[in-house]
Amino acid sequence: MKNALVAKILYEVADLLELEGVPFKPRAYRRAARAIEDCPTPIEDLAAEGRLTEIAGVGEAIAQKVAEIVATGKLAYHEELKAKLPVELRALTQVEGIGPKTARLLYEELGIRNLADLERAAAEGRIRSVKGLGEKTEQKIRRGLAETRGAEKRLLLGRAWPLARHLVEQLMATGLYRHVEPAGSLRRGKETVGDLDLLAVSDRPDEAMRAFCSLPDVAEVLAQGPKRSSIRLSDGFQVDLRLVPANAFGAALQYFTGSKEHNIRLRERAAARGWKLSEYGLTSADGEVLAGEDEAGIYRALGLAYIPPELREDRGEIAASEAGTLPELVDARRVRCDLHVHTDSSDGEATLLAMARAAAERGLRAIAITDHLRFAQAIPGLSADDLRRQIEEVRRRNETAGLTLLTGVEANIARDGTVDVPRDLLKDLDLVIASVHTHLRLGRKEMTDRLLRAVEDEGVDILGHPTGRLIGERPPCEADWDEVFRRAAKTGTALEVNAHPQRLDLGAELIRRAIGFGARLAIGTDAHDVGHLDFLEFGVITARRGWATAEHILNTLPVEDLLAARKRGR
Ligand code: DGT
Ligand code: CA
Ligand code: CA
Ligand code: ZN
Repeated sequence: MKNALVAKILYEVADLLELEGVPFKPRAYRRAARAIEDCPTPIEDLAAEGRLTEIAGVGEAIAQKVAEIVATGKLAYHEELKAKLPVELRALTQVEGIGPKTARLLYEELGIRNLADLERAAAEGRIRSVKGLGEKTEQKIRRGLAETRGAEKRLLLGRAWPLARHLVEQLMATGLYRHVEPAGSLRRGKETVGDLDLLAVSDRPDEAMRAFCSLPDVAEVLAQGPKRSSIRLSDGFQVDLRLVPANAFGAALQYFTGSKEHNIRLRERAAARGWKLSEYGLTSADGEVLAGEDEAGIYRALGLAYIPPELREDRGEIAASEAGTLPELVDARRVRCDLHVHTDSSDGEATLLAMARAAAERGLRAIAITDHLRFAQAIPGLSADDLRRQIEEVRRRNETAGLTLLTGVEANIARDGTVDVPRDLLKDLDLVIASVHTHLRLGRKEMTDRLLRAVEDEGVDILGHPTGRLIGERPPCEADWDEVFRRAAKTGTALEVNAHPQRLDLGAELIRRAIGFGARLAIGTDAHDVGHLDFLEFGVITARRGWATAEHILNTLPVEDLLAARKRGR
């Protein structure tokens, strides 16, 4: 899957054109890059089928360039532009506080070409010496760097899953494998994935390994052996494949799913019984195999209830399993509605009708149309009159949509915590989300007060993407989360689990804290195009990692109960 590679090059083209002062084009390239990055279908498949222009923002000109990247791994136009500014622009501009102009300045003044250079300059306090940057910018860059560093070379969960599925499909299509399963952090649903760990059973291991190492998207074979091979894909991502015997598949799956910390605890438990647990199985002191073929059997033999992969982080799951107090994690099949959807009335790409159809096709029971209100000149959003008209359209379409369309809005939380939703429309809005979009770097006290004011607002049902983080790009805002969660629980304000791959906000740890206070969750994809509706599953996985059950999640309720359970229905 070459989506990440194509997106990266288009983003860089956008930045380079912006630096040259070219109008309009940068936006067009960025829009296309974002759409390709978010697209769950391999871009090379779309290219092969001549369907590139179906992607939002991709016209003939960009389609040609995409085809060139798919075919050759690079783009002549990009190389030309890059000759003038030979830096790793995409990596640098992903750091919060660095746009293309700052990147150029940093290159010209300090010779900074990549993240390592930037880190050194920041550590040595040299950034503040550049005219026009100063100490505040340096601090911002340092914070951004910490965020970028943590996620560097790691893939977002929501990008890793489509990639893994695609690889599994390609491998299965060779007919050389009995089955192939993703393990590792991906299976645990971690928000970013360092490398992909695939496990497989094959009756023709040599051919199976050869097939893996010659997959179409392989840039480099890092290791090729009879039991384990490693490849690097064109976008730099590493994939390991292990062939294991069928009678030890469960043990291998358990072992390679991790986490390491969870496995250590489990091995200790086996050792305490005089047993041995490894990737080959659970064996007694005299070598008798107690379990190994299926994963659940290992937990059973150790006297434990099955622990879902999302909980395997050594955060109390083993004790809970032993005590029989593990939560019954929310099942994806119970989440059949999406509570955060945009259309082209604000900054979405698709019409209300198209979004509704796509949702119905996916078997969703309901979606809430929650476009932005206009809060800043530069960002498309609805006026109160537009919203009134949209509410009418939602109701009209509801009759024939094949699923329930809820009226809604995503309002903005101003710096002082006030929410700009038109109060006279509240009775017509099924759901009001309020989110922070600007001034994310307030001090902890001011941010807490701001969020609390929004949470206390009687018109607000859901606090949208509460921390404002963009994984690998922008750190979460600072606030007294316990206080926010306590008040959310008390007022009945739901906390969003924004399922967009770059957000996953709230994340798993904060979710666990929030439900500890009795707060409710609302999963929303924040879809800006039809394909984004598929993000829903990542919201569910994240909720599961936060120990959430169906009862914690508004989405699991039938629509009428959902409306009764939201804050304004209580
Ligand atoms: P990642 O790739 O950084 O997102 O995280 P993981 O958890 O996928 O880690 P990875 O790819 O290094 O290894 C996959 C799993 O294999 C890991 O979760 C547990 C198991 N594993 C790997 N190395 C060790 C080890 O040294 N000891 C133990 N107990 N387990 C290991
Ligand atoms: Ca891994
Ligand atoms: Ca690995
Ligand atoms: Zn939104």
